Amino acid sequence: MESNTRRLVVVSNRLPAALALEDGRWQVRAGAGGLVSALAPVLRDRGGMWIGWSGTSDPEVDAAGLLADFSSEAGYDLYTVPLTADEVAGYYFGFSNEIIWPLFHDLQTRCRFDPDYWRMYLDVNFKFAEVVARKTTPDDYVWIHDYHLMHQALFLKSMGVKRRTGFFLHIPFPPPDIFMKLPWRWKLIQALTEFDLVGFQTLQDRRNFTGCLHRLMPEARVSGRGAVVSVDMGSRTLRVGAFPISIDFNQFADMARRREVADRAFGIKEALRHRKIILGVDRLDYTKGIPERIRSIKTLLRRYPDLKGQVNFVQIAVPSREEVDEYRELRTEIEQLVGRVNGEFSFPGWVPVHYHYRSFPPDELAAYYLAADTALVTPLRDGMNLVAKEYCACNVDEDGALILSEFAGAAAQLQKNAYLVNPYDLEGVAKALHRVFHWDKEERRRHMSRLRDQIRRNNIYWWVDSFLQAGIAKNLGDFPAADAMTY
Ligand code: GDG
Repeated sequence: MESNTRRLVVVSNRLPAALALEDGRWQVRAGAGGLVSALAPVLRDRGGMWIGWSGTSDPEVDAAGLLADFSSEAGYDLYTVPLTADEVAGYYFGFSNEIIWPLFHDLQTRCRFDPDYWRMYLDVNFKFAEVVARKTTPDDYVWIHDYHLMHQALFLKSMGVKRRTGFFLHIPFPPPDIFMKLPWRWKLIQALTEFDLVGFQTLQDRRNFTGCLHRLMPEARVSGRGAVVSVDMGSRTLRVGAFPISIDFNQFADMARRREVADRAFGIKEALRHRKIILGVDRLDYTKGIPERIRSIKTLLRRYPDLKGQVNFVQIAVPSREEVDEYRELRTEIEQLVGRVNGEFSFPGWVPVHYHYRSFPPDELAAYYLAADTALVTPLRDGMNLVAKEYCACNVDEDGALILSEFAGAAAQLQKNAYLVNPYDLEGVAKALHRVFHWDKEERRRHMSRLRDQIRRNNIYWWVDSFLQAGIAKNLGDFPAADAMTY
């Protein structure tokens, strides 16, 4: 069966719709975000389904019934994998978020290698694989997303279920020296080789993966060039590729051109008295480098006192994993830092840091992107970072500047026209801010228009197509890589 006729089955930890209790009644709310908007039309057009957890472990809730109604509206099927509170604790908060998340972001000291987490991770992966086996047929293409579900292909095979499978990792893949710290390193890497295609965000992630393969499974032979290569495991071959994820460029650009959004952006600028706006937008997570960023703002104001009263730093931090102590502590740390910087530098009529701890509706976020003169995107490590791309898409006047961490996957594509920084180097970041503050209109336009061209071309639809093509194409010889993907 050919690529464009296979039914697509997407499997992820969470469904693209969440159950929420509103006015005492459970409702289904559609998820937003690039992945959902890119995959929904594909699922609708070629027929398909999405399998994932509904987001609630309440046994009283008829998740399947609620989702069935939602499915008919969405135009594709949604199936839930019911999980108990213990399963969510061990597999999601435990193994996924206390082991894989920090380890794969090179933050091994934050890992808690609890063997019970591993066992629960396997149990839940098995549960997912049972649902996938039941709901799909051998003609389907099964696309599994992210680090929560790395054992799907292995378990499907162990059940004797033959499926064509692709896996995409949204977060970085660590270099061998870090991966080797994982107590279950061999089992995990072996499970990944059971997919037909394994996709990463960057060539560097792909190289890290093949580096780990060389160490742990020396029989693996890598061949080919380009974005997608083949790995011969002796008894079977898999493909391994780099597919930098992106955004729906036109959707963001169109939003930024809407009258209400432009008015709102003007309102934001006016409220800040038309001072230059430096913007940070992140889920509140320790990988995003928010404390370091605030310290670099402090360094900026100390080193370059001429900028006092000239700039405002606006940080939007979206609440995330609030039930976890570490995230609550991070929130406190950020709030104290904001207080300290404002305490040190404010004067009547000027407060340097504006901090928002909440989620904004999409058009409000677009207004902030549009209003900002500089986006300061400085994660300590990031798979891709979509905020960097969204900022450029919304910068329809092409007068903004992007300062980007060299440790974000996005840097591999955007390095030529973003100002790259090391987020740990507070003086380097301050210098970058000072430099771009003095960029003239022409310099800003030149960089921004190139950034926008590139993101426009390699948008989320390109990403979906290239992954699916690599999953099914017979010959990888001339598989097209993303423009300018250099590492
Ligand atoms: C993982 C990887 C990879 C943020 N604030 C608001 C809001 N957002 C949206 C942004 C953006 C998304 O959240 C964040 O995406 P990122 O890519 O920056 O980061 P992660 O959440 O960590 O995502 C990452 C990604 O997966 C995709 O593969 O790029 O590296 O870690 O879309 O717009 N959205 C709204 N209001 C807000 O206040 N509506």
